[in-house]
Amino acid sequence: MVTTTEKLSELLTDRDELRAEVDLVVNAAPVMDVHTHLFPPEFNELCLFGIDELLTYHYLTAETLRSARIPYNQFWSMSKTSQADLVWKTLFVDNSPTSEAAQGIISVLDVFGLDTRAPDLKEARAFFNSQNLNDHIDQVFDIAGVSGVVMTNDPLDETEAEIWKTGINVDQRFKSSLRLDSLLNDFDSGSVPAIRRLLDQSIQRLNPVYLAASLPPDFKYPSDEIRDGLLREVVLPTAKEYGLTLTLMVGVRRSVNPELREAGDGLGRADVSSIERLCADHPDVKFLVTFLSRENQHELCVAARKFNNLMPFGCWWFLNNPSIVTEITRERLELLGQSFIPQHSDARVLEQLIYKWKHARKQIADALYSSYEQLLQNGRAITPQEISRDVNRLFSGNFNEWNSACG
Ligand code: RAT
Ligand code: ZN
Repeated sequence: MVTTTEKLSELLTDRDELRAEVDLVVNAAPVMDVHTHLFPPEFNELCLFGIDELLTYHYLTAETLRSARIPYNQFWSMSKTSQADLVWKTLFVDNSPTSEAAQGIISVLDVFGLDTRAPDLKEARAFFNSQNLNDHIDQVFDIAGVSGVVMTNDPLDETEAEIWKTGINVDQRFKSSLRLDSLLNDFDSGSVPAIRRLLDQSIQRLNPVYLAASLPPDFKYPSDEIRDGLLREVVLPTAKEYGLTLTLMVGVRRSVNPELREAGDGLGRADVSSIERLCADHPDVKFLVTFLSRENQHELCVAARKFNNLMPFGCWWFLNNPSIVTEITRERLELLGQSFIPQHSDARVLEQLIYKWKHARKQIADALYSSYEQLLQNGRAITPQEISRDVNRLFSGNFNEWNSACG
């Protein structure tokens, strides 16, 4: 009889068996979702779920307004349910839902056994409205195989601040991160000591896993901009003092079309050498970094080879399409081994966890299989145990290491 230990150390020399094992391990591994915009139910209207929220996701409103051709203002003046009805009619009834965001809706409906070709949203609304929210959250986390999610918490947001002030005990699966965009990019948020006090207070109250900021493509370090002073005088010293990772999301051009509101941001190629200089000047800070432009991905991998305090993460936003995720994940496996975090969901609506992770697992499994298959061709077979070790590192180990080894 073959024991479990023998099975785990068995060499996978048959390609079909190798493929099956990679799929098994990748689909079963719990994942730590390192960047989302999700909130637990205690945050009331900030906790988004259900079909109307799913369909009015900004990725889909932008696509709808390309085909529906109604004036932007008219769309925004509609109720959320009417907007969702229009998105459904435009992208799912009058057209085929081929885009990644639209395919995501199909994956979610399908998981719950709902009609993916329905003429309207009656059935889906009835289903989501009948769910008990806490049970539904458990079910969604379970289906997605997500062990925890990192929220995006804005220390200047008054709605959030009111809730944190009550001293609530947040569900352990929802980790906090302090998002510094309004502090770093608005430039009028107060004096250095005032910002520092706000950060200290927020860190004590929220116990974040990291500090984060998104940055425009023209971000330069060093520079003589106000942001540079805030980084040097407040953010980096705070990160060092508390042993907190600094997460930088680079390359977003905000409000390229303000009429599209939340859907109106674009992207631009950024300067990776600024991140290299930050890593070189602050070897005692750990950086989690993602770039929005496809053109920056190779440079990011090379920068990470030079600085072991730099961890590339995710295929962010406009990169989260199967063709690009496949390319980036393979490139990272080829240049960095398993020393990166392949994906985050960026989910804003609870059930997006289901599709974003279903789709990501597929692309990660494809890329890993291809690496192991090459390894086999080159003369080395892999074992099930080694596949598990590699996947756990990619799905949670690298993030945990980043957040425990600081300080
Ligand atoms: O992906 C998104 O939903 C974007 O709107 C942004 O939230 C982006 O991820 C960000 O965190 O700035
Ligand atoms: Zn985000």
